[in-house]
Amino acid sequence: MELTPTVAPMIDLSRQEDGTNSTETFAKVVAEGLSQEPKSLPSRYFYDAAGSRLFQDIMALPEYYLTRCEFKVLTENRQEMAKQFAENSFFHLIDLGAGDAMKTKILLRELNEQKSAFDYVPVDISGDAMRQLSNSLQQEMPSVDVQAVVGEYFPALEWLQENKSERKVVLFLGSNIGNFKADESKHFLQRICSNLSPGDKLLMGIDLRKDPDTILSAYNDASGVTAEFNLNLLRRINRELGGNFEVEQFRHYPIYNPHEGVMRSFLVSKKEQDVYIRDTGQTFHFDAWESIHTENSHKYSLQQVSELGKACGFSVETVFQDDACRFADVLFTVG
Ligand code: AVJ
Repeated sequence: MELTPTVAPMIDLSRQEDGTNSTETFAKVVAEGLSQEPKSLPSRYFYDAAGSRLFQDIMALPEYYLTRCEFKVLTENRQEMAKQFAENSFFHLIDLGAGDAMKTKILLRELNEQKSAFDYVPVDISGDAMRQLSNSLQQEMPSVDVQAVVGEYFPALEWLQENKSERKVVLFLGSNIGNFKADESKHFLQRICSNLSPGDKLLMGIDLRKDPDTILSAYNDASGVTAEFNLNLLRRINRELGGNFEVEQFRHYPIYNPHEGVMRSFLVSKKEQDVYIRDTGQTFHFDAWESIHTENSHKYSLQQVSELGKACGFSVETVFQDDACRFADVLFTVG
């Protein structure tokens, strides 16, 4: 007889949200973005199944230093991090945007070895990813107590506030904060803080300011994977909303502004053209060389990170960095 591993049931909050996964919302957002002057589309729509696969490929690119750097920072500092999380008392380890938790597993293994008392709460909008993660952890680290939550960050944090009463350590890895505009990242961190208690912690991954050429290459790789990732947004509109984008008639154009520390990505129309989208019932006109802004990736100095944290109710406990100072994982405490 085969043993079926028992995996804790997942909490699914994704349907409570009028959220980003419904086709109508997507159609509305696309119609708004393409009617604007200048045109734009939000980067959170990159990650359908095809886009998530392309992002996996991006993380393996020689030019995309972010993932490797953070992997190194976590590996080299795992003992110290685990010790600072544990503080000899039980805690909930909450992983916002956990995905496959490739990097978090470094910390989970260490916490497990140190016999820390904790449970692991991965949060992600992808139900598939959370099912796979629950199963793989059941295999790899059966002694770790896992409670996956499927949903957006804020409904998940509110659910946690009501249902998980012990001390909390929140992980927000991968420089995902970079996609937010300055005011949005403040708002985001303030909301995290308002769902935490004094003494709770936040470990946030941040891509640091560095040579502009290094940054630009990471978003303009020689093999064109990032271009495909960006263009997939148009393919997704074709697939899900009945659009008729001729994807070859657009090109990926990334540019880094060292003054603001912002990497911006665009899709540029190579010719004058009209695009019809069935689900919005509209035709969108593109002038030759007109662009759609698709993503911001903010780069921070350590000074800015610490000021951002302070403005949101956090103080810096420890800054963990690689020797080349390319990427930092900053441990904050509430209060
Ligand atoms: C997942 C937001 C951290 O901005 O570096 C990678 C996404 N975009 N290449 C980033 C991304 C283009 C990535 N984040």
